[in-house]
Amino acid sequence: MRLNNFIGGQWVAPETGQYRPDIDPANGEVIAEVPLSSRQDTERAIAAAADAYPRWRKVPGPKRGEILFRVGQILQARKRELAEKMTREMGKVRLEAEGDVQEGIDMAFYMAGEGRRSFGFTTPSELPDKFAMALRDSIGVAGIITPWNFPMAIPTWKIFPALVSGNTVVFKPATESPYLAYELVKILEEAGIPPGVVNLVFGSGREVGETLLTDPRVQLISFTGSNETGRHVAQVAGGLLKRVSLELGGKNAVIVMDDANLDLAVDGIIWSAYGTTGQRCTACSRIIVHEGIYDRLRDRLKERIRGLRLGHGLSAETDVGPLVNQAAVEKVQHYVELGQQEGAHLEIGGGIPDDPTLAHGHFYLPTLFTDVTPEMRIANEEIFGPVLSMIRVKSLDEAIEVNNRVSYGLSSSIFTQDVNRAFQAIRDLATGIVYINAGTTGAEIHLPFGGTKGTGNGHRESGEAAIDFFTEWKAVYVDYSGRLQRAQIDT
Ligand code: UN1
Repeated sequence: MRLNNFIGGQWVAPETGQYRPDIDPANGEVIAEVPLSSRQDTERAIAAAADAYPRWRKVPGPKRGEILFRVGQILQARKRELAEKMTREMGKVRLEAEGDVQEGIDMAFYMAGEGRRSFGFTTPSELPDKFAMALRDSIGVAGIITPWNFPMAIPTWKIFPALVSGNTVVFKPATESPYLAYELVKILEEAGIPPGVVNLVFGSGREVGETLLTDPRVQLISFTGSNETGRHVAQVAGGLLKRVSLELGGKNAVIVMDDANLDLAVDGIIWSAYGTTGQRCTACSRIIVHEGIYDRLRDRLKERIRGLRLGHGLSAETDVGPLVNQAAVEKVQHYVELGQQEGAHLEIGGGIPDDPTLAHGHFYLPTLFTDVTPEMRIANEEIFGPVLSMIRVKSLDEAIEVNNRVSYGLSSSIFTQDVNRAFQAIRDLATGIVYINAGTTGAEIHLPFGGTKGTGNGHRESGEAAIDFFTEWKAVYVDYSGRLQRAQIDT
């Protein structure tokens, strides 16, 4: 099947006439052909979004919300089928793909309701017979640039609050997950989004992404992806005074104290480290373990890792799917070699499975390193794969210090049954998300999502925080005194 761009309410071929294959990472099958669009294609989409904006911003919020409500209903009805397509496209197992679509459903219904909220406030004026209030206003055209690891959830985190707030959208999905982007935009069309309000352009960062960053008609950029690209986005779009939201990954840790419920800790670590094959921004890639429990936890983890079954994500037998592509396999392999050179001990995994039935996919064995020290590169850099580093500590203070020393700050977690330790961790863990007695993944869509330091630039996604990003304040003063009243003077 050949996908096309969606511009001004029409499905159109790219002016380049060029397409690239979209490939199932578990077996190499071609799923679809996807446009390789140019700067001109992108400019056409921006023009359509800019043209639609003055009309869309005047559509009452509740009406905009109703469209999102319909989107939520369609997503709900098609959840299984969309999840299956997602698994074929980027490899995550069916259960997790369904969770990904569910995040989109949750976001649609939350943002549908936001159409009737989007609260501003009134406040007393310092002058008599004068009324003061602050309203949320739309901003303009939003450039939405998304990664492949949450092909449904992350686009909905950005597109739905942008739309309900009255902005129009040009959407550039990752080249590795175009099919789900296409499905989402088709659903928005079916739900009644007017022409030009949402536009979709497939293509590279160099052509499509760069045009979004530099075109003056795009006022907002919401980007999730690598730290390196995020810095470029911040420089280029920030230099043009665009409003920019960046979500750039993590080096998330689970702390396990000597009083932890070990069964629970093992479950939480396995789920957050190897779920989605470690390809989540929130994935656990470090465990910071009290020395009193280190050896027992290592043995328990090894036993569980040994039992993890690799395979196609659509098979009910599979626990861990493939990595997204060959470049990801090479990156993970590079870090595993680096970890060994740095002196970490490879306990299990660390290579490509020798099972011939997996030979056509991008599989990598779930990997555990022990004797990792906080200075090692494998303990600091985002690997984005199924590689876990186990660090030994002597106290909670040391665990918190080790957690906080990395340059990222997205998610962290602690397993302890001591309420005092739990509250100290809540206070001192320097991440945007903190879990007590749960792994580092599983953020819910009505709470702020994002992190500190190298994880981003201070904005948060999801819930009310997303409305903060996609609106700006308008302060309004209504003087009903009938005379000139000068603020700061006639008070
Ligand atoms: C991401 O990996 O970029 O909390 C998003 C979680 C998911 C979202 C992850 N709900 O792991």
